[in-house]
Amino acid sequence: ENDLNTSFIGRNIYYFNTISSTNIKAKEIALKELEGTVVIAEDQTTGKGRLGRDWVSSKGRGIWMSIILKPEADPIKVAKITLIGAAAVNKALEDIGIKSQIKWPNDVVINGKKICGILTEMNCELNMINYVVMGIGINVNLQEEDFPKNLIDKATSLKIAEKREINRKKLLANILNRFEEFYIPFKNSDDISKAIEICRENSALINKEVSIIKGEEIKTGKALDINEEGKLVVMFENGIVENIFSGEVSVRGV
Ligand code: BT5
Repeated sequence: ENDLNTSFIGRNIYYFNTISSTNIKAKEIALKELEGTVVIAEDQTTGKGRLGRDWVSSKGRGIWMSIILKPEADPIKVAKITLIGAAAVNKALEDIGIKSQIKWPNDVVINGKKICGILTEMNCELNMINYVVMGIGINVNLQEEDFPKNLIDKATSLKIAEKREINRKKLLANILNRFEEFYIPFKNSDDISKAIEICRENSALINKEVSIIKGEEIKTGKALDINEEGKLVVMFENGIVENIFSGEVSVRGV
């Protein structure tokens, strides 16, 4: 708490021992709560990823949290705020000496393995956003046995990667500090240039071969950049360059 120097992000915190999912809880309370309210839990019984996928949330060893946001922005602009979360996690880790890469649009990885996933959900009416809930899950002190077999090659934790226990409270405060730093320009003037610069500089995809997966369709190409709108610029095998919107795609390094 002493490390927190935000004006509104994380100034109101709901803390749970066990909960279904911090995103579910955050959505329940979002309308009546102030912007910046954070829901955090030691353990989630039904932690969720995108498209209903499961999220492993081992008790007491991760940071499982959701931030309630109320930007007065056009709902289509909301997809890109996931990059603010990714940049905040990347920078907060750098602040404690840990190098990570951002895998557009919603993962943070170390040595190619996922240590953080972000799930941004929005509630809007006509062209007005009622609220946005950004769920951030970080594998802080998880151990090998916390991961199911099918994730061993894909996921890791800070503790496994760094071979040391990481102070969760301090990291949490760092993330919230960084989050506010990158969120305020977005809120005030739709400016996410700082976050995008960090996502570019620390990208796990730029200059790499990628597969863009949209439903049944898979297209292979080379990631060139992340543009000012937060879209991934990809040159496909046929030479055509497209700007990919994060909405419904998954990306795989190939
Ligand atoms: C995500 O989805 O990466 C978003 C994860 C968001 C989790 C946070 S925790 C707090 C808040 N409350 C919630 O209920 N959710 C949010 P996606 O890109 O769909 O990735 C999901 C996939 O990652 C799964 O299908 C697994 O393959 C893999 N996975 C599951 N648990 C993992 C973990 N702890 N670490 C790394 N990979 C994991």
